[in-house]
Amino acid sequence: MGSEKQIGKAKYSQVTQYNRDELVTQIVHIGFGAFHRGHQALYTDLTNELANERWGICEINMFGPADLINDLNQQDGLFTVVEKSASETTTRQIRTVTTGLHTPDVGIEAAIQKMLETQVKIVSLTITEKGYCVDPQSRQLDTQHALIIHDLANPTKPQSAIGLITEALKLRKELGLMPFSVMSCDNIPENGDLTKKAVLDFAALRDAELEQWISENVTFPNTMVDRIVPAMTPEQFEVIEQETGYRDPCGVVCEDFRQWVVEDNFVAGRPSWEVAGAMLVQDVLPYEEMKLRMLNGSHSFLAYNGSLAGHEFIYQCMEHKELREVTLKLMKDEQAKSLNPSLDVDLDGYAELLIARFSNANVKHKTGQIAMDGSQKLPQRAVDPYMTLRDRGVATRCLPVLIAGWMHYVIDQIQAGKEVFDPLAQTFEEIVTKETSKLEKAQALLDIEKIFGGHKAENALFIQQTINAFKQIEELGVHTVIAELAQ
Ligand code: NAI
Ligand code: CS2
Repeated sequence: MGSEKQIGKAKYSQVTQYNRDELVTQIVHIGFGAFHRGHQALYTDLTNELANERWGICEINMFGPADLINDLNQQDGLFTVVEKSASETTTRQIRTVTTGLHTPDVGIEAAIQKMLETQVKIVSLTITEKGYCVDPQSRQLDTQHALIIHDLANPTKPQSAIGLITEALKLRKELGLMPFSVMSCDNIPENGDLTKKAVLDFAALRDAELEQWISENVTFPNTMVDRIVPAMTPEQFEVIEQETGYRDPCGVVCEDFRQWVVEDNFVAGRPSWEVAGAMLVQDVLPYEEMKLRMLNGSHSFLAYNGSLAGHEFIYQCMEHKELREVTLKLMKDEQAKSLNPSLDVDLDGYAELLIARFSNANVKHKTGQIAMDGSQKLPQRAVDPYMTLRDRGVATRCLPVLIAGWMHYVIDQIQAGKEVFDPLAQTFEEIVTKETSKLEKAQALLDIEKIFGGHKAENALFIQQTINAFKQIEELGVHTVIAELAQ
C-alpha cells in the first residue's frame, strides 16, 4: 500500500473528479500494455467525468511479468499518463481502472469469472497483432498455432485471448446472460472483422451451435486507434518522477495527439466516448487504411531504413533532411494514392501532421521497437498498398525500399547474432542460415507466404522491384538510396 499513498501525493495538472466508489466494471480489457494506458483508459476516464458516467475497467494480462498488474493493484488502479508535445507537458492521473488480473498468477478461471459478471458489456483488446493467432496474409485462424492447439484440446483452460473470449461467451450463452461486445484496438485492418472471424473459426472447431450463437448475438466493432505511446525505459520513468514527484511503475509518457474512430456497433451499450473526442461512425475502414498506411507504413519504413542508417529514435530520423523528405514522399505520393478516393480528409495536411508528430523529440520512440513483429505488420503497411498502386498504375519507389529495408534488417540482425522479435523468427533464422548468398536469403524471405502470399504471375514486378531495391541498399548503402529517393 506504500505506493498507493505515494501516488496520492503526486502532483498532476489534470485529475478527474468523479466519485470512484461509483465505478462499475463494465469493461474487461485484455492487454494492459503501454498503449491501452495512454489511450482507451484515458478516453474512458475523461468520459466518466464529462458524461457523468462511471465505466470501470478490469485489466487482464495473460503474458509478461506479474509486476505491472501487482503494482497497479497496489495503487488501487490509479496510474499516470504524461503527455508531451514539442513544448508542453500535461500530467494526468487515470482513475477508471477498478482491478487487475495477471492470469499466469491468479489462474485463467479468474478472468473467465470476471467476464461472466452480468454487468460486463465490453471486452476490449490490445494484445499486439500476433495475439490474434491469425495468419497475417490470409487472415485465417492459424490452427497450427501452439496456443490454438492447446486451447482446442483444453477449451475450459484457454491460453489464447481468442480461446478465453470464446469460453466466456459459451458460458454466458449457457447461463442465459447478455453477450458482450468484443472490441479490438490493435493496428490491424478491419480489426473487429478479423477478431470475429478468429472467434467464429475457433468456436466452430468446438461446437457449431456456439459458432452460430456468437455470430447472431455478439458484435465486434472495428476501430482505428492512434496515439504514439513508446515502451517505457528507465529514462522515461525518470521523466514521470520529475514531472509528478512520483516514479509510477504503471505510468507512461506519450505524445499529446490522440485519435479514436470507432464503429458504433455495441450489442450491450458503450461509454459516451464521443464526449472525450472519439468519433463514432458507421464505417471505420477508410480511416483505418489511411492511418495504417500513412502513419504505420512510414513508421515501418523508418524502423528498418532508419535503423540501417544508424538512428535509434524516430525523431532522429526526422532530423535527417533526406529521410524526412522521403517519408513525406512515401505518405503523399504512394500511400495516400492507395486509399479509398471517397475519403473526405485533407491527406496532404494529414501527412504534414504526421511528420510534425514524428519530429517531437520529447517522444522517445525507438526504431527497434517498431521493427518488431514485421511479419505481422508488412502485409497491411506495405504489401497491400503496393498491390493497390500497381493495379491503379501508380509508380512505387519507396514501398519496395521499405520491404528491402526489412529484409536487410532481418538478415543483418541474425548474422550479428542478435534476436529478431517476431513470431516467424525461427523461419527467418532457418532461411538466413541455410541460404548462402545475401541475395538468396532475400529471395527466400520474399517467398514466405504468410507475409507476401503465394507468388502469382502478376507479382513478378513486385519481386523484381523489391529485389532491385535490396541490391541497391547492398551496393550503394542506405544513405545513397535515401538520397536518390529524395530527388
Ligand atoms: P506492450 O508491449 O506495452 O503491451 C502488449 C500487451 O499485449 C501486453 O499486455 C501483453 O501481455 C499483451 N500480449 C502480448 N501477446 C499476447 C498474446 N498472444 N495474447 C494476449 N495478450 C498478449 O505494447 P503496446 O505499446 O501496448 O502496444 C500493443 C498494441 O497496441 C500494438 O501492437 C498495436 O497493435 C496497438 N497500438 C499501439 C500503439 C503504441 O503507440 N504503442 C498505438 C496504436 C496501437
Ligand atoms: C507503431 C505503432 O509499433 C508500431 O508498429 O507503428 O505502434 C504506432 O506508434 C501507433 O500505431 C501510433 O498510433
